[in-house]
Formats: sequence, C-alpha cells, structure tokens
Amino acid sequence: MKIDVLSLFPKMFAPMQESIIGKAIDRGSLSFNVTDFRDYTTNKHNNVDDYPFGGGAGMLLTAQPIFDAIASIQEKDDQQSAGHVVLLDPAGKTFDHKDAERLAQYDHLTFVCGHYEGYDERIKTLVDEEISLGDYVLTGGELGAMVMIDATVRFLPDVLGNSESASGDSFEDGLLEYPQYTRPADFRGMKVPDVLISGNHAKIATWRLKESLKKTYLRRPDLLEGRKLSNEERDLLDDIKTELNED
Ligand code: 21W
Repeated sequence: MKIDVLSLFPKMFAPMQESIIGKAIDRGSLSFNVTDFRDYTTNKHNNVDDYPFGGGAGMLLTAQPIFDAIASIQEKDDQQSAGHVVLLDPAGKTFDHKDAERLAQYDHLTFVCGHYEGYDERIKTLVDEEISLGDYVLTGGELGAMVMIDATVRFLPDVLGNSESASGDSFEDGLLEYPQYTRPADFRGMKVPDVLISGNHAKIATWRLKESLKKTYLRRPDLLEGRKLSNEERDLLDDIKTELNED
C-alpha cells in the first residue's frame, strides 16, 4: 500500500517511523510520504490561507496549493492518480473499525490535513470522502490522519504477524473483550478466576463469552443494538440481566 499525506506540519508524522508501522515501511510493504503543501504556493509570501468571502472569524486554506500538491502526487504515480483521497474534517463521517477495514482495500490512499481553520469548499472536488475522528475540536487533521493510517494498515496482510492478527480483536465480532490474566495466579491476594485454571476449555469459552457480553451490555449497549445474537448469547445475556436484578 502507498500512503500520501498533505500537511503544513510534516514533522508531526515523525512517530510513523516507529513501531509496527515503521517496520512495514522498512520492509517495503508500505510506502509513506508526507508533502508540505506550503511548498506548492504560487504567491510570494507562501501564504496558504486567506479571509473568507462573506466575512467571519478565522482564515481558510486556499484551493491553489492543495490542487497543485495533489497534482504533484498524481504525476509521481504510475497511474497518474492520487488514489483514494480522504479529507480530514471535523464535519466528516465519524471514523470507525469498518472504515479502517474498507480503506485497507485501496492500494493508494492520500490524506489531506488542514490546521486551525477550514477549507475553501472547492477543495472538496478533489476529495473522495470526508472523515472526522469524533465529536471534539482538534487543532488540525494530522493526529486524525495518523489514527486512521494506524487503524487501516493493521488490516494489511504483511503488517501484523500471525500472533497479533487483526481478526479476533475487539470490535471485530462486535463485542468488547473479556478480562484476561497472566501469571501469577495469585497477585497480592487478587486471584485469577478458578475457571481459567480449570483446563476445561468449553467452560473457559463460555465464561469469556459471558464476560464479553456483560461488559458490552453495561458499557456499550449501542454495540448490542446493531448485532444479531446467537441462541447461546441470548441465553447468557438473560442470565446476566437476572444476575444484575434487571429482569
Ligand atoms: C477545527 C478545522 C475547526 C475546522 C465556520 C465554518 C480533522 C478534526 C480535524 C479544525 C474547524 C477531525 C468554521 C475531529 C477535528 C480538524 C481543525 C471549523 C471553523 N467556522 N476530527 N468553519 N475533530 N480540525 N472551522 O477537529 O482539522 S479530523
């Protein structure tokens, strides 16, 4: 996969060289390139923003540097394309697990990040979709782009090893994860549940499923709303509600 980023703060992407993403870049399964679109301004002060028509507070990123930076990415590409272009925008669709899985299907992604201010609306003609991280105001799109890139490249076959494969993670099956324990079995009087030491794999699987359902029911009932339950899951959830005295 090839990932391009347009940003006025390319140094913010230094963390991308670290960790699993950095290893994927080193191995060549991922190429990652940040373009500072200030380099593409055609005015003598290298300004990237201007006052909004109609008045109002703040400044807007102008169309020209972003159009020309996208054109430069298209020219570099064999297929004369910037791939699938994502604009980081607080008014975009809220990013989730399914978006990450979907973005992982593209072989070229370009993320356009603004900072502090809005965009001239005509920039949107370059863009395939607008995505937000969530309902809070950031100073720019850079952290959003890094979050999306991190969540997306986890789905690439060469990025995570078999032992940390993306399927089986929380959100993959629509439930929160069950509690986990490692040695010692008794840490300062806090004991690991007996069932996990029993060696009875069927009982362990049922306990884990029930704990997942209980945590999801208590913390994220919205996840259960949109999810079909198996007969076993429905029975366990009934037990959970009885135990919580909610029947
Ligand atoms: C903050 C840009 C506020 C634009 C009238 C019309 C990218 C972000 C961002 C930023 C405004 C994301 C205005 C969650 C975020 C981002 C900077 C609004 C003022 N007034 N996800 N427009 N939150 N934020 N502009 O802030 O670029 S993804």
